[in-house]
Amino acid sequence: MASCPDLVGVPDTLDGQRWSRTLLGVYREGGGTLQALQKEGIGDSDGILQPSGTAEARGDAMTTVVSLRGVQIYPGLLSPQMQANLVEDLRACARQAPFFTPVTASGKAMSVRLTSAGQMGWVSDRRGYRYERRHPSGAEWPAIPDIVLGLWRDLVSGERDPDCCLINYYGEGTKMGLHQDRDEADFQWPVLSISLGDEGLFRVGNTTRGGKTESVWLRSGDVLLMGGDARLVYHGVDRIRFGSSRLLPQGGRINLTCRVVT
Ligand SMILES: O=C(O)CCC(=O)C(=O)O
Repeated sequence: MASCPDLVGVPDTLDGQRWSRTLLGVYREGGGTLQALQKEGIGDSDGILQPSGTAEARGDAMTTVVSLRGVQIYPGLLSPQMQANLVEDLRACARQAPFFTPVTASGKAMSVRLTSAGQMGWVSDRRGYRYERRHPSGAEWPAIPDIVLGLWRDLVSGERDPDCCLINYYGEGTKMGLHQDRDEADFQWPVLSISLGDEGLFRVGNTTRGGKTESVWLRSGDVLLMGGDARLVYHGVDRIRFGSSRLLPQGGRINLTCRVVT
């Protein structure tokens, strides 16, 4: 079993160039589509949406929601302090349920390391992909951190919490191939995803395999929702910019994805 990434020593001020807010719930919907942002010169012709700039640059005190093929992106929704607090929570999660390297059914090791929080955790081994009620060690999965549940209740639903918060760690050179999230019983529930640490190039395709894709650099504190028509889009992470954030002392990217499973 691989060791847990070093999440120790997170500084108080992080990613100083990013604007931050201390409260959730001050985003506004419909403020900007990808197309609108492209008109403002933020997108580029290669289909890679550039980082969305500072709030000051937009003269905007609220996060603009960007839609990329129906994937709703909330740039910089988590303030640096909330990111740091969340990393502390994740460190506690990893103590109870250590990160491990999943393998595919064919026995190939994935480059991402992962663990989970919640009632169920996502695992992959020679028996294939699935959700399990226990970590491979036999330990119970830790509770989903309150910051994550708050985001879910704010953006998705106050009626039902996610069953699983998958915690992916991307070290240098790690990527994740295009795939659909379809191990869940009910696709009416969206997937909520939180990016922490180094920037990651997130690629979005179509609801069937193949065809053109578009990509966006996700930065620490960005949150996205894959729901509705975008619930089953193919997506993946082509690469990370290792060392582009100071959130994790030894670099790397963490991505959390919350899902209702049953
Ligand atoms: O790291 C990301 O942004 C995406 C993660 C993902 O696609 C997954 O865990 O299924």
